[in-house]
Amino acid sequence: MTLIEGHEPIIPAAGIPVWDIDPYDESVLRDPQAYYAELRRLGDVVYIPRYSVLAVGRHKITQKIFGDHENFVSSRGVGLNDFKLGKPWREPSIILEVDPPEHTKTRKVMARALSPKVMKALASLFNEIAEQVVDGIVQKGTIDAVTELAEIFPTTVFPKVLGMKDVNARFLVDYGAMVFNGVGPDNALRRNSMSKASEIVPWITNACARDRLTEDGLGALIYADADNGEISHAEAAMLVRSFLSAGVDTTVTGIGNALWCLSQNPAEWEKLKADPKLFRPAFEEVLRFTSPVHTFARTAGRDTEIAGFPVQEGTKVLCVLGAANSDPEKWGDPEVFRIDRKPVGHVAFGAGIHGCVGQNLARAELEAILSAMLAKIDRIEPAGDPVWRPNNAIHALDKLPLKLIQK
Ligand code: OVM
Repeated sequence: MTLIEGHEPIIPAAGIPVWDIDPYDESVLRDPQAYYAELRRLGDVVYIPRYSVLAVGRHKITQKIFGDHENFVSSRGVGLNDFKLGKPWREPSIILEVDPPEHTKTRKVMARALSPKVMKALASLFNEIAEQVVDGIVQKGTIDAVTELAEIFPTTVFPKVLGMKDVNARFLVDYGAMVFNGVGPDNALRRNSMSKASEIVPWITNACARDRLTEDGLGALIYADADNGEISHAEAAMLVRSFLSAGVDTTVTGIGNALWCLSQNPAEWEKLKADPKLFRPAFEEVLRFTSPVHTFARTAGRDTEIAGFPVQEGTKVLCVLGAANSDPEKWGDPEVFRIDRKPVGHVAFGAGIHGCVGQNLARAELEAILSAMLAKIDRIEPAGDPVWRPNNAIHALDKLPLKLIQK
């Protein structure tokens, strides 16, 4: 049988709605809300013939599939390629692209390196760098908040936190884009990203080696667990790579999307100014409202079912997190951005055993940058049209012209 996008084509069960759409069309990726709404409207699960996959977008069902790692596995890849049927573009991640019991051990090591205690110890560094970054832009008046703020903060802070000796912000951002485009189909976005692989992948691999890391960062914590025998040294290098894969593009996107939300909703910025304690719920609402990671897939590891429809082993299921996060059934008025919504149950960090292990680091970064901005900036206003940058798994801005009005 010929594969479609590296997986076995399926014959959907009778009764599953068939939808002739390309979810990875660049115009859909730039402005996905109509796609999300139609996906939810069509049913609990739909069949997309273009890629021969199932897709889910209602909140309840998306959360359920993410919670069911026994039927819907990650070890066959969280994109369209089935790792059981072909060699993936890079060595699989030993935390993202595995199932229990292998996952349990690596997850524990990463969770320890990213524990609340470790995050607390990093707060002063985050605040210091956030202040520097904000000091560097307040005078400017008008900025591109993507290149001059959202990209700068994580690419400055993250290598320090990890203890990287090699610094190349561009490679970090491009590698992130590659990893996330990599879970999509073999389209122009993925090919373009991958064209940089021969230069970037060896750089990334080198940067994860123990002798390229300092003794005092999160990387050293991971290698210490190798010294203890909990994992091998080769596994330590792979877990450091996971930091670089999952930690840069996502937080760049989180910060950019937060600034987009707040600049488009000045009343919400004012609410935040009046009560800076709201920055935590504000960030959760940004995550719900913009879903920085919009889609990840799972693979049916055995014959199973979705919403009562039989699903064959090997079926790829697109879990459209962005659709779940804007499901009116769950949120009532999902199209409204309200910083005090407190959107418990949003799936922007995923759900279940693979739920984002770095989420507290992401929150700490946002807290630092928003606090630094609130201290020095009175208002932020759009200074031109925002431009979205299509990516097969990330919903991020390419340009966000902002006017900063100093206090
Ligand atoms: C990884 C990883 C983890 C989470 C997300 C991600 C696709 C990658 O371990 O490489 O992005």
